[in-house]
Amino acid sequence: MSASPAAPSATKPPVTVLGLGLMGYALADALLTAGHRVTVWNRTAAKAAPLVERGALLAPSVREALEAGPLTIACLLDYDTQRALLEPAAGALHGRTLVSLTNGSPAQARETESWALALGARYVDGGIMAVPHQIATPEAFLFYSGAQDPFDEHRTTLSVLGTPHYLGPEVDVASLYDLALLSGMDMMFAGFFHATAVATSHKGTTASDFAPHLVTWLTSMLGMVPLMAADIDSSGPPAYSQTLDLVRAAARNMGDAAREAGVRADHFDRTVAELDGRIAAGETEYTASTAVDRLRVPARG
Ligand code: FVH
Repeated sequence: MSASPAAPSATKPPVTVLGLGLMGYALADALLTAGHRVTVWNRTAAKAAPLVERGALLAPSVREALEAGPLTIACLLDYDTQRALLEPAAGALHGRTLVSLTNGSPAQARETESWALALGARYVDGGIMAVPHQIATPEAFLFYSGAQDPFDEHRTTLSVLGTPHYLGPEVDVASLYDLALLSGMDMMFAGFFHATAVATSHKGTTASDFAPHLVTWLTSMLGMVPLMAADIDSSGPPAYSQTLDLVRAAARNMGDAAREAGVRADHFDRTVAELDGRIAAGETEYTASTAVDRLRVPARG
């Protein structure tokens, strides 16, 4: 249930939120609770009803939403949707700040900044590292990048949503970090799904039986991340190293265990094939640095 909104404050700047999906709604709700005058717009206007009941203003058009104040936060499905909505009302962005919290690629952030600057708008790109129920809690953090002046001007307002991490004036860095973290999360969940498929092939083992073991194991392994990161950054001898023979043997075992359990083993088959190639080429050592290097696509000459 939403907290009661504080009365809109004369000292808190007004904010517009475009998009009232699960996340946009949570953002608008948090700003309202913090005492901002919040103007909202959403394609499906009915989603605004509970916010309007609590004091939000529902703009009849995107243009009027933009015109309601100096700061608009957009949180829409994707950048194509965002641009399609903003384009017809683009003139209203002149002299105002647009903060996009819509998930998009670094290239889309650069392109949107150029578009906004050409309109005389100020633009900050952001990435939300939280799910909707975490917004405005200590668990939520957000990345921002782009021009520093509008970020500094609106930092206090943006802080309502979660801890802001400003990553500098290069507009594409927030989305780069955002998508890098989402990639890590995606692969972690893929690992969870795979491990669960393997473990629950044992009759009588449920996912819930197995999950605490996985959590304990992954939590302990997370402690290695800073050590491996230091290895990646260093040119000295690595603190963490295994032989490629050992890593290949483990990958074969993980593939065999998956097959026996009736689970797809293609990830491990690809790993073994890649390690075969490295061993055949004379490599012997598996380190965090070499693991990261092998992921890089060689630049085209
Ligand atoms: N939900 C989450 O956990 C993640 C957390 C990290 C950040 N993401 C990104 O936030 C953006 C919005 O996500 P969302 O959860 O609010 O998504 P939905 O609930 O699906 O709402 C989508 C909103 O976009 C509107 N919309 C979609 N298509 C159109 C269109 N053609 N024209 C106008 N608006 C459109 C939709 O409107 P409606 O369906 O309510 O009418 C919603 O406002 C997203 O980038 C995540 O990656 C969330």
